[in-house]
Amino acid sequence: MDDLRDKYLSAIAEARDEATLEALRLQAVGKKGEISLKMRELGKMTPEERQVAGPALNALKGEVGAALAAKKAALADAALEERLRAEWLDVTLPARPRRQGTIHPVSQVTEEVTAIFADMGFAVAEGPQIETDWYNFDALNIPGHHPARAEMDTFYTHRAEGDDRPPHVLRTHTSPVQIRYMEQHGAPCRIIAPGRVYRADYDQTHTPMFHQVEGLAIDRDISMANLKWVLEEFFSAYFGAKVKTRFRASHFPFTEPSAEVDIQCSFEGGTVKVGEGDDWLEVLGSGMVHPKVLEAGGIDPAKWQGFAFGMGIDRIAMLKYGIPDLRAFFESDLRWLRHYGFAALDVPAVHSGV
Ligand code: 2NM
Repeated sequence: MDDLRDKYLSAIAEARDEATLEALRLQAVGKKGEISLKMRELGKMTPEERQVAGPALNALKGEVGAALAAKKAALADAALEERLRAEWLDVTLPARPRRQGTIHPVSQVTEEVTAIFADMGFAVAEGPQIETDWYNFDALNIPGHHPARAEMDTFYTHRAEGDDRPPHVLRTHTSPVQIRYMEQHGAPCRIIAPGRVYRADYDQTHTPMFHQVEGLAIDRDISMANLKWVLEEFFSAYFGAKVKTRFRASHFPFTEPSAEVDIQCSFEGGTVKVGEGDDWLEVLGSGMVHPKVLEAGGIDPAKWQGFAFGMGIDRIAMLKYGIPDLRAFFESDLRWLRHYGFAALDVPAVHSGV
């Protein structure tokens, strides 16, 4: 009995893992274990022998069971200690850095322009970038044979063979948005239409997709004088300094009379500064909306009249933020975007100075 006790207690003490411990349990007190077999032999003993061996075997079984349980708990504690040591982590460490994007100058300037015109009571209108030739040309007094159709370098969509309907076009200006707005809302109205436009042209100063903002104000007695005030107000707010304008007689199919508008600037050392100097920079086309265009929009030209204008957003972005190369706008070069992009919280307001 003492040999059994020594054998198992020392084996249990030396066990290094739970599997070894379990094997020892089966070997000692399992169904066919050494101690269990000894207990089975009690039946063959005399009552006197049994009275001595019975309690002794029971005590041994209890002792081995307790040793097994204690060792099992000790092994579990040691395993937990090891995990706590190995799996330690510092939850106070800062998170991995993630790069923040920036606002594209075209988006920023669109927001600035919108804020300034909104302050003068202009709503924002939007429309499809793929248009019918009616909205893009005919409604704007540009008939099929008109040279402006050819001059605009229009992108046409494909029609299935045998389909003789005129193809859709990528809008060459945002004027179709204004026709749609007139149709839906009638007069009076005061809107700007910013957005992407497309012309098949690519060189230093032209990209096949660019951005335009057009304006339209219709009422009973709107005149070129109102147009001049609105534009000077706009340019002064946008460039942050009083900007003079110069109107030069011009021609567009959709306006009569028409004027090209220059803003006051200086050219010094190869840089342009707006709002000072004796030079002029052409930035805008404008005029009084042609009666035929009002009619196309469902508005009676005998009762209503209005001004309209259009300018390039990319162009005025370059002027304000000193961006030299138009084509870089659309190259998605991350270094360029980080340099010229705006912080997400630089929200433009009329007098925010950005
Ligand atoms: C320009 C120049 C002159 C213009 C005309 C219209 C509409 F649809 F109301 F008739 N919107 N914009 C217009 C007039 C655009 O861009 C150089």
